Amino acid sequence: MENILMHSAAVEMQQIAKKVFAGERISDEECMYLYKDASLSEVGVLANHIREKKHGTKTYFNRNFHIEPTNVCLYTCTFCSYSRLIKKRDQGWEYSHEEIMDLVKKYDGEPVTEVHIVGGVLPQYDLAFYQKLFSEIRSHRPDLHIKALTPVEYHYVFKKAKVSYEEGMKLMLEAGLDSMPGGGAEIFHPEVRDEIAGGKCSGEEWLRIHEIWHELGKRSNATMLYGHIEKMEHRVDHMRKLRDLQDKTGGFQTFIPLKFRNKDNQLSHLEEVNILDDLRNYAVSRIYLDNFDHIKAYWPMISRQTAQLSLAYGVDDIDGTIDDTTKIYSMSGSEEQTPAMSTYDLVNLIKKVGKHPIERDTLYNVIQDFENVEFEEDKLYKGYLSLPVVNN
Ligand code: V47
Ligand code: SF4
Repeated sequence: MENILMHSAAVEMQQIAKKVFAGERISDEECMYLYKDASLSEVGVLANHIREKKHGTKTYFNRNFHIEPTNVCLYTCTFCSYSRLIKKRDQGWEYSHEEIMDLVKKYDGEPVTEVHIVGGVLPQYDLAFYQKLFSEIRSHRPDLHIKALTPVEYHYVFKKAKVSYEEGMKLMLEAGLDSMPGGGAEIFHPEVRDEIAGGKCSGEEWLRIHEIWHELGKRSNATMLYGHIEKMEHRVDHMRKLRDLQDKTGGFQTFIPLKFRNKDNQLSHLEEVNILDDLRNYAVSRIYLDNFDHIKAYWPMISRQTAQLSLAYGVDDIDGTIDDTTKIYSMSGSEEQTPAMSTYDLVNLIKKVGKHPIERDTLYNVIQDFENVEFEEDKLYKGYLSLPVVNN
């Protein structure tokens, strides 16, 4: 493999390939080359080399469910299809504390390992609200990992409560927060951020809140919303900031590129990027972010087949069962209107492209290795959460 690239590729590509095969870091200029000039197949070969060096054919998923407490929001991000302004709050939902707890309790006795909570920003969801919510989930179900909120919410909530980021994140930790998802990152560069996500926390504030969280010994993810008005330079700038912070803290687990979907939002006039751009973007991020362990394809957003293909372009994680409560994507034009996959479907999807399915918890501890597990193809076992294991 190494030889093929060394003999056939352009000189720039040979330099990059040399670095990748030697386990060295590529520069921003080289990253630009991979985005703009390199052939997709060559970028894919390099990304897959790194993926296999890190994980072999292992492909991770988890059993999770999402809760979005509200879709009413103070902000007006132009890419967002899901939020409703306060003056139109009758068109949205605003769950009470009890309603959220009822959603959590729906999973009592089910083998889920993670609840992912994220939603709009509203004054009633304040510091006390989230403290009470996290501690109640924690005491109701101590084994459930709480992955919740982004710096967008935390910045607003802490400012309103007049507490510093440091104090605020400590309070969240004490209340039961386990980790932070990667949302709200969008594109850090102000040229783009001010246009698409004006008013919410800046790129620097997003990074600072993650840094503080990592300093508390905790983990988080990072995303990048791509395929709208940003240029390739902005993507490289975004990833450089993440790579720099990761060098400092080591607290990021997973990078999740999120493809912009254009249904029913203020950027609907923009065409969506195609699958070739998606695959290239996964591969380039795998090559550039050498200090990130995992690259995740969020399957509801890109279709199941693209998720399968992405596993040959650097991706080693395809998120999880998700369940159908999540609306961020179904409202923005994703293929999946009611995203939910059974364990059976997830395992088969991974196996069909020759990869090795591993159920993980949020922190990548192995829950179950599905490599040699056979399923009985019985509809009774196709339930979203039930474990259809016949032999182990
Ligand atoms: O920050 C909103 C994105 C994000 C659109 O950490 C859109 O494991 C595309 O961060 N087109 C929230 N994207 C979701 C998120 C996430 C998802 C899955 C896993 C994890 C994780 C995190 O959704 C927002 C924004 O970037 N988003 N609208 C849209 N129209
Ligand atoms: Fe609000 Fe988040 Fe939508 Fe922006 S992306 S409008 S912060 S819900």
